[in-house]
Amino acid sequence: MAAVLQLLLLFAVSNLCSAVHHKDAPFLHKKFPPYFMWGTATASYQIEGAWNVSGKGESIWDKFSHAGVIHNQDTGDVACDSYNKYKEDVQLMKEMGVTHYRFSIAWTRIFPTGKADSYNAAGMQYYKDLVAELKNNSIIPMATLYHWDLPQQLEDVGGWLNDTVIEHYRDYADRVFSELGDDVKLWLTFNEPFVTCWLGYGIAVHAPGKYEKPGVDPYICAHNIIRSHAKAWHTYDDKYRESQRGKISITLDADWKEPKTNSSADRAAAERAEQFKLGWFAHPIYKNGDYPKVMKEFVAKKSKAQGLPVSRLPQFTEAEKCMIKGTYDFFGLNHYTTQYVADKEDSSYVSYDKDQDIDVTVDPNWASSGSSWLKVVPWGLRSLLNWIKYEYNNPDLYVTENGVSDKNGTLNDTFRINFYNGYINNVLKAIDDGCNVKGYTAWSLLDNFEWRQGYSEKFGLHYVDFDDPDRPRETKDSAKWFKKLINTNGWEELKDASSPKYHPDGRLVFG
Ligand code: GBH
Repeated sequence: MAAVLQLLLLFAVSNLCSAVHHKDAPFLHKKFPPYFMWGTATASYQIEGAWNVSGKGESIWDKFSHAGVIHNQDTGDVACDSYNKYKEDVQLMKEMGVTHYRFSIAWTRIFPTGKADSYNAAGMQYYKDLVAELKNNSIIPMATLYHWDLPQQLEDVGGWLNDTVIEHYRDYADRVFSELGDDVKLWLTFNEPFVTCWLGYGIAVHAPGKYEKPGVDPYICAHNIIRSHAKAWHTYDDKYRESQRGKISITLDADWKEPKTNSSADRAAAERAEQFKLGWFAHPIYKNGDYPKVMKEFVAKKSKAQGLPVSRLPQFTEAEKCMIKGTYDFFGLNHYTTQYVADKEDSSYVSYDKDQDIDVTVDPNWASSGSSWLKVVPWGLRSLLNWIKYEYNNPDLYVTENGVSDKNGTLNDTFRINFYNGYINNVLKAIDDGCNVKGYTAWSLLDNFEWRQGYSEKFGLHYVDFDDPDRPRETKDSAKWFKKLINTNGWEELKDASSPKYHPDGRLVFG
């Protein structure tokens, strides 16, 4: 009996050992499912310019950039001038053959003060024109309601830390649904609320640049954004879904957190890090209306050690949990990179990041990019998609952003082609693993205003000359490559596995 058990155990262990890590899986020569959607993405402040035109109000990014804190003192005042050049942008997309375009709406064009009584028809008209142009070119619009450009007047009364923002956000969403919803069928309430709350109200790298209470304010910000998201989702569900028949969700950013070692402490730490970042927002919305258990435990434990009577992590009421749970129609995911996570007790100061007891590192062998935080780790996307499948019961999922930067904006961007080849192939592998991925959106259509880094980090499939007042666009090799990929809907199956399908530089050869 014991011998049989021992044999079984041996078998199990050897199976485990023979499992191929995602990082070692070979390239998959195969097509995507026929329904798969291919697009590119941008965001209002990063491309539009026209910051004070046609009644637009000031946003926190206008104020932040005008304070001269951005690299090279850049601002988004003109950016790619897409406010004037949107028709040209649509033609660039048409040339690539994309199915959809993900863009964002500037709240300050619609309600310049942030409140409904300041409605500005000229601002709404810009998006009506853009949506009409997309429709005329058979490109499906995917609209983000909030990509970080909060009306400054709402920030003046506390921004995302003041829960009155919830009602204003709901009014704004309601107005946009009612005016654009006949033609827009894919909505995202928020882009990466993690960045808004941690970079905006935790470490002050982004607007509004607050860092007074990094162990308190990011949690309050998230609490208000999650409730705002849920209100907007219900507004759509109650008032518009029946007639407009669209889909609405949120888009969350997540890195893949790979355990530093196989120790149970490091595996738990990597899981905890994922819960603290992605689970912070996804757990309430996609699971049970509440924060992840491990996050509640850790923030409570740390708060207690500080001598606080209650946890710094706010609590949802039972009614709020019911209101929040299930407010999605799909999973929106922005993904760029991977880190190693190890367990590490840490109480040096009080903040959201120190609440996690983790140590985060990267592998020096991973290729770097034009952005210090972005290491090229294609297999991490497959691991992350499988984690989401398991954790959130395999929702329909759109990759709403993925891409890579360089500093020079070269048109011969083989580096970017290699990045996309690797990451997109891992999306295909994840589909083979059973993940319900329905679409992929490349960041970005254009080189644009890369937030704190200004115009110095370029993610575009098209080059933009920011020294020329006309902001001319030029097609990079990656855009031509993307066009072929879309046209083939992935990669041709290999007829003869031995024949080389790569250029010596690693680029895949088509046809
Ligand atoms: C996304 O953020 C955004 O949605 C998009 O707007 C952005 O252009 C794109 O990715 C590329 O960054 O170096 O201190 O300034 C991804 C998350 C947030 C990660 C900003 C890098 C910069 C930190 N990114 N962060 S800093």
